[in-house]
Amino acid sequence: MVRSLRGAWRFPVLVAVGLMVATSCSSSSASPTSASYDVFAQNFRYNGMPTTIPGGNLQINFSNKETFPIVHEMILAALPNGDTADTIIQSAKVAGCTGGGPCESQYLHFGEVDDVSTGATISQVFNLPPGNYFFACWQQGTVSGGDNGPPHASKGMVFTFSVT
Ligand SMILES: [Cu+2]
Repeated sequence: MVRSLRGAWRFPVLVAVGLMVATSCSSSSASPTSASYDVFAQNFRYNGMPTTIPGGNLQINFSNKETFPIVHEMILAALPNGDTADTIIQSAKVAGCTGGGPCESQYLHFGEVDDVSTGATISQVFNLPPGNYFFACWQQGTVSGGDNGPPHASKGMVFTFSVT
């Protein structure tokens, strides 16, 4: 019974794998995800991410665990040489630095988890070469429900880590 099923299943499985390869982005490799990290935002901070991780594909499951309704994001970018988390925080305090604006676009992006509302989790796979990186949130929602506050990065919502 098992033997006859195996033949029947082989064709659909091969088709499915072929579709996955054909539709994957050209910048991602076919190697399997090597690690998965549960990262969450709370009190305008990122939690749960190690400060050093191995290279290769990684999956980040990003949850918004605030106690009030607000949207966070996790923009992943290269940390410029010599910069620290505080450099990114200070850069987000520059007048005119708005979410999606010149403040955010000055960095080399490696992907993002966008628009995660309180209570939600969104997963994303990244493929990072060795180097220094950071997450930041340039969303501008406020605790009281406003949508034009200072970028969250300027309030300290920045996390730096290294890929070895
Ligand atoms: Cu945020």
